[in-house]
Amino acid sequence: MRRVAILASSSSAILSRTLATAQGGATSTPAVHSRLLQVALYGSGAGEGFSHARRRRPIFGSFTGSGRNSSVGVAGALISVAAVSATLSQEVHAKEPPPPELVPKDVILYQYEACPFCNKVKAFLDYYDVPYKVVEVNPLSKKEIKWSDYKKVPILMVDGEQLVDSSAIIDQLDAKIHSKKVAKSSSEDDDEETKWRKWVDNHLVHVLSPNIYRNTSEALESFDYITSNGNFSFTEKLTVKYAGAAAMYFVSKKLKKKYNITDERAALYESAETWVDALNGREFLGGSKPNLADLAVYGVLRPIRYLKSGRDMVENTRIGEWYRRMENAVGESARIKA
Ligand SMILES: N[C@@H](CCC(=O)N[C@@H](CS)C(=O)NCC(=O)O)C(=O)O
Repeated sequence: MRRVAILASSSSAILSRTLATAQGGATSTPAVHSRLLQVALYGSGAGEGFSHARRRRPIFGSFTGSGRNSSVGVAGALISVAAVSATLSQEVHAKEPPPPELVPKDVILYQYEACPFCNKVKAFLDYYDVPYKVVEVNPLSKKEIKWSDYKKVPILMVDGEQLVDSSAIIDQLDAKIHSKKVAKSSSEDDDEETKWRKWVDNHLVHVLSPNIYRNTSEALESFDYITSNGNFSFTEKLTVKYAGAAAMYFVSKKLKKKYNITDERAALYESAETWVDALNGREFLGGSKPNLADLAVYGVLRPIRYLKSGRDMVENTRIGEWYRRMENAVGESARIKA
C-alpha cells in the first residue's frame, strides 16, 4: 500500500517536473498537476471524433462511424465488412427525437472528449437527437469554464441555463424534452432503471481507469488518444503523452486498491457480465428501446470500446451484441460543427 502511494506520488512529481521543464522552467502549481491527473484518469478513449458534422448514418454506420480511435481504423474497417451481414439481419433501432417544440434551441457541452461522464451526456443527446455544440476544455488551465463556479465537466448550457453533474443533467434534460417533472428517487425503492444508473456512477466508472492504464502500452495507447483529441497546447501535447501515461500507470494501481480491485480485467469482464445478466434476455434494459440506464452504460463505455481494454471486454464477455444494438440505436452524433 505504502509502496504504491510512494510510486504514485513520485510519478506525479515526475510529471510535474517534466511539465515545468516543458514550460520553460516555470513552476507549475500542484493544482494544475492534480487536474491533469484527474482528467487523465478518464481521458482515455475514442469518444466520437472531434468535429463531426451533423449527418445521418448509414445502416451499418455503427461500425464505421462515430468516434473511433484512429489506431484501430483499419481493424475497424475489416470488422465492419465481417459484421455488415450480421447487422443487416438485425432489427434496426431508431433514435427517439422529441417533438420539435420541446427541443432546446441552444445547447453547449463543456467537456473533455474522453471523460465518461461527458460521454454519458453525449449518449443521451445523440439518442434523442438534440443538437449540441461542444467546447473542449483544457484540463490544465480550464480557461473555457473560468466563468463558472463549478470546476468539473460536463457542464451543459441549455438555452442559457447552466446544468451540472452528468446524472442531474440527464434528469433535467429528460424532464424538459418529455415535458414532465424531474423524477425524485428515494434510495429505498429505486426502480430498475435508477438502480442501474447508480451502478454506473458508483461502480462501473471506477473499473475503467485501472483497465485503460493497466500497463505501459495500454497507458500510452490511452494517452495517445487523449493528446490527439484533447484541448492541449503544442508543448503540453508533447509532454503529457509520456509523463501522463507514466503517472497514470502508477495512479491506476492506487485506484485498484481504493476500489478493492485485484484483477482489473476480471473486474471489467465481471461488470460486463453483470450488465448482460441484468438485461435478462431483453434487447435493452428498457425492453425494446434503450432507457436511461442503457444510455449511461453505453456512454461510459464508449470512450474505451476501441481501446485494448474495450476490445478485450467485447471478445471475452457477452456484452458485444447489446453494445452493437446500442451503437445502432444511438446512431450518428447530434453534435453541431462549430
Ligand atoms: N459526478 C460528476 C463527476 C464529474 C467529474 O468528476 N468530471 C471530471 C472529468 S471526467 C472532472 O471534471 N474532474 C475535475 C478536473 O478535471 O479538474 C458527474 O457525473 O458529472
